[in-house]
Amino acid sequence: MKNLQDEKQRDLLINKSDGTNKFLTTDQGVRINDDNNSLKAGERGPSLLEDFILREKITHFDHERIPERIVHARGSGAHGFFEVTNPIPELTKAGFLQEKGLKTPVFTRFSTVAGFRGSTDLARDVRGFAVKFYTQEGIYDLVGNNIPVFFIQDASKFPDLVHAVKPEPHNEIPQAASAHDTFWDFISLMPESMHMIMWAMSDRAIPRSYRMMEGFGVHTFRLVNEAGESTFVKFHWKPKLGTHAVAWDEAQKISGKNPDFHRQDLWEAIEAGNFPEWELGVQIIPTEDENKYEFDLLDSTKIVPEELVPVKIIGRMVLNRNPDNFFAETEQIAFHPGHVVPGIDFSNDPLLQGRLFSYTDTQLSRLGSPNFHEIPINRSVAPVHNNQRDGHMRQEINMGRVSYHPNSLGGGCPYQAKIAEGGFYSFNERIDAHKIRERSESFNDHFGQAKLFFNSQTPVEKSHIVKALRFELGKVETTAIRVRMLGLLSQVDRELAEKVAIGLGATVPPILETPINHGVSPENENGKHEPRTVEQSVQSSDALSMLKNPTNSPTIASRKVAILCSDGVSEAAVSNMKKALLKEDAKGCIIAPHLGAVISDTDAEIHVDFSFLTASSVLFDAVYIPDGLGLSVLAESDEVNEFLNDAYKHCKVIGADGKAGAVLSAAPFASKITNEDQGLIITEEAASDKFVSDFISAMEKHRFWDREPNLYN
Ligand code: HDE
Repeated sequence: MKNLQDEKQRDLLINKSDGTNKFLTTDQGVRINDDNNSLKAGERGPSLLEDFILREKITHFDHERIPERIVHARGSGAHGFFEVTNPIPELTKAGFLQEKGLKTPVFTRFSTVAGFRGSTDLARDVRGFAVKFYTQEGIYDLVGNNIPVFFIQDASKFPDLVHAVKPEPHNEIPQAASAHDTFWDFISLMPESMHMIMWAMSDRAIPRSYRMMEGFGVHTFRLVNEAGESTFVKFHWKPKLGTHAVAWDEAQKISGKNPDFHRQDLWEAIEAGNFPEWELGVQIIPTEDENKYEFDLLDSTKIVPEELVPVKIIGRMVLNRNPDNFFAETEQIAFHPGHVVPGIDFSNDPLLQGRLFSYTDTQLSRLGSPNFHEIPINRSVAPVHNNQRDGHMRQEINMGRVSYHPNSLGGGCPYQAKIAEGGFYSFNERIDAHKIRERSESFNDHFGQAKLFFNSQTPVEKSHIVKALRFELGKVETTAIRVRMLGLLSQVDRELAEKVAIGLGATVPPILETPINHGVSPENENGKHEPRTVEQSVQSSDALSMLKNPTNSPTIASRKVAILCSDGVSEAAVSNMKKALLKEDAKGCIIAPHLGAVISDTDAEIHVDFSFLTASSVLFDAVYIPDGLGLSVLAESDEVNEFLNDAYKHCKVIGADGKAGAVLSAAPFASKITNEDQGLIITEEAASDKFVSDFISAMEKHRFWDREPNLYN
């Protein structure tokens, strides 16, 4: 197996052009002499139809847009590689998983689901986490999300779910938000969504960065080994930087201050050499254990708790190169859960089965042709030979007269590959069943794992879920929908429902209003598909809580610190902090009343990165006010007060040394400051190393949520 350590082989397949030092030409290669003026009848006369240069340019421009993805329209991606750290040949024959150290190029795209292409990155939403592996045996796509379960169990409900969450059709409001009537109307009638709702209302739905999210394959897949034996598998991506979120109030403010926050964060981290990295893990479930659990492995609203089946790490992914062109790569990349290689196969999960149809179909309208696999970013590095021909924008020039199989005129080529030659052979699962439009009763537990998720959260995380539900349902205008939701929530946890109800000024209904479950089956009428709660073998799982899982190796790499300055700032304090941050691969940004420079206490000019007008606390991970003279400028500034107030409210680290503590004493939250608050690093000593190291250690903890009023204390 060839090691694709560098991506040159892939690049050779791609036509790149940077246009530098080249003559401007038409699309037909004719050099252009004047690109600024159209051809006219006289200087002040009408333009001439003859102007083929103008017509070509405008025509191309008129057709520059393609339909955006129906879901996951908003996203960002990067190139990188996947490296095997722990080969699993006993489980799969997939070539790219066979040898330790083997590297395979990847392109990964992260996305939100509901918003349009230009919508904010910080919407409360599931994040897509789709990885294309350019393996020597063809393309393998692992098209997952940052949440391990899904809203629905059967593909037939997907269009309904998406119609419900997208902006309402009469007025196209709201953009990139689930907080509206149609979404909660649908959810309140779909008890199977309750587990997913717990995740979507948790801070998982407002990540700090794409680089700080887990990823999941969601469905159960199959691995198949050389001997044709199969194992069930769940895929997990574990971020090296840990899983972190922002606060909901912060997310909303970021949406205004910088809607490209995640896109920019990913781009800048890669440009700065802080390459994001994940471990790939698998949960291995022997086929004989298929029916061992209280949940069905084919039900995408369920996880396999890590307490029952641990995650085994098999490799790592590093994203180390930004795309050269967003449209050509990130927009035109076409993922498909059905792009698999020998050794990876499907389960009968009815959601996955529906996806296997949907993805090629959607590319036909989005990319416009069955030849989308010829677009450079979608090309396989394994040779492609078949009898597919023609179609819009065909790139390949197929030679010869034979485009059928079997043939004798082409010497029988291309010929079928035997299994031993790498021919894909579907796992020959035995199926003996009636053709039936039905759902398995083993899918009926809609609340058991929702409870497991909720019970696994820390008090802070539970409190955030309550507040998120108050927000979302608070935006719902129809009272009956809110009440139905309270009924469903009470089946997850009575206290949760009651706390949400307080925020809504409502009461939790005593019994669940008749849930209309998947309504497609007449059996539903006699109770066969009544939602129910099944006793769980695991009551609480630490793996489900972000706060119980701080990163293994605490780091502040790639984090940004706002350093609030005015003239007279201590040069020593600033440079001490900046140097220390740089050593940790973090960045200190100087923020001052105006751009240009501030003059330090030693009369040095310190370059200003942002003015108060263009910066905001929500765009930084921590705030530092250095010692200095003239600090009253900061203490008296409304902008600085707002800055500090947000940093405090969003539970970030705030540091002040020397005389700068006075600025904090003037801040609106001063009366709330307590000695127990470990996120406030204040010392009268100026520019001390201990202060800087305390500040950095506090930043490693990410947030000090204890500062917030907690509904579960
Ligand atoms: Fe997708 N999904 N999906 N989905 N999905 C699409 O394909 C679909 C589902 C996911 O960055 C579409 O190329 C159906 C689950 C990601 O380009 C479309 C069903 C999971 C992306 C589609 C699901 C996903 C998509 C839209 C229910 C997590 C973005 C554009 C049966 C495991 C990939 C496109 C990218 C995109 C259909 C459910 C993940 C329409 C029918 C569950 C990450 O084909």
